[in-house]
Amino acid sequence: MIERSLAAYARAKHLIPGGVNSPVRAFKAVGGTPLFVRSAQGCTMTDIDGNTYVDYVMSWGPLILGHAHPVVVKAVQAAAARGTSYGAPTEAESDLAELVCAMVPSIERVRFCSSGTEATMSALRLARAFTNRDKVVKFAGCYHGHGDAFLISAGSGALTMGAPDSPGITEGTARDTIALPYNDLDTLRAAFVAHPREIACVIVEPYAGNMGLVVPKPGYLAGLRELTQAHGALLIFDEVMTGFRVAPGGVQAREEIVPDMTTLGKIIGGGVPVGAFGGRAEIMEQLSPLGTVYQAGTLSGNPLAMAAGIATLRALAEPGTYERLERSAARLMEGLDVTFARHGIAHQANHRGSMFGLFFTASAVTDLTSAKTSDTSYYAKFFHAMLERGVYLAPSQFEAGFVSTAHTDIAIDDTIAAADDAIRAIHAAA
Ligand code: KE4
Repeated sequence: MIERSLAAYARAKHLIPGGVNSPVRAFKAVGGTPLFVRSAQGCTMTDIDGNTYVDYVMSWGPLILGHAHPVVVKAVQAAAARGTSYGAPTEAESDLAELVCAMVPSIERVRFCSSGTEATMSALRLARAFTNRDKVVKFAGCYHGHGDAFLISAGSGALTMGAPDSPGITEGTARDTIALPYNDLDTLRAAFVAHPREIACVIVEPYAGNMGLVVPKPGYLAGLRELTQAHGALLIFDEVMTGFRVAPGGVQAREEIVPDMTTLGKIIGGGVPVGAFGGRAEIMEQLSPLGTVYQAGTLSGNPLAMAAGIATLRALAEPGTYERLERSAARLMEGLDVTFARHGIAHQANHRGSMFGLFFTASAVTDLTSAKTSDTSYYAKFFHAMLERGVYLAPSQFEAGFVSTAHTDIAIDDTIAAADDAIRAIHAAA
């Protein structure tokens, strides 16, 4: 019963384009009506009709401690009582910066902003200024926020020309973005040959979480590092999703690769809007007011966001936290893997740290092309059957899922049982 969500959605659509403030929330990829949320606690979310769900979206990544974690709520309440924003520096910004630099040693200086999009947009501008080059390389299926330079797919001349992914992006912008296949070093090598001394940076999701979870082939990240080093381009790890998620130091710690810059978001705000970008001091010090590369933000370093981020990162420092998160994700994926196999359903189920991916395809998924072999209509049926059984998965096949420290073994085992029942129902209805 979702009468209230139906009414809320009808109302929202007269006020907000598509009734949502971010497209993926509209359930377009899976059909049906988006559920309007009343509240959430731990791993459970409650919609305005009173239905409760075990949540595996977790606000798309920020809530690694679960919803409304007491230490985060208390920190935000205390900060708010002192004032919500000053537009002047506070020590809390240095406190969070210290935590970020200590956990991600490749970051010698960090600048906070208010979203992952701002972080990647600013990192790109900085890379272009630092190298005095115009072109950027990104990879198909990787998402770096909605900045113009990133909404580009491989153009007809993939090595030379991007093509706008959205109206409103100019040919001029597209010309400077080269979109290549993920997990393929040959095309990157060729791009550097085709554009000697023109490529400012290569930006990559080191574990890609925006086409489902797609992990790098052995040697791929090291190859990116070698090629960018050899050609004087900066390597930017977009760890907005993976930062503090897959390990305290992100993918760069797990894979022992040192990027020139890193973009962050989500977890460092604990659910309050934050983005950040950082890297070697000699790069970051090109930023205004020290250098001439302009970047700014009214609410950058906002006291509430800093308080939530500090509380979250400090809680994550608790010994054994990341091992527990990894065990929870493994428990879930092993249980789903066995369940799908028992029903003879072609699938790929993987996880890294506490983020996971699920594809309904028999093919190994290593890039966007293979990700697209997934049966998205089956995913939609599975999504709704799980929703009816109190489990809230990502409303799109091409997203990653997340467990938190609040996901208990009981919640995970209930999810696996729900999946078994959901598949039986789908097959019975076929
Ligand atoms: P935001 O501007 O949404 O804070 O961050 C953009 C971004 C940058 N880089 C990576 C690797 C990201 O995953 C994101 C945002 N992730 C999506 C999830 N697929 C946000 C969800 C949404 O757009 O509503």
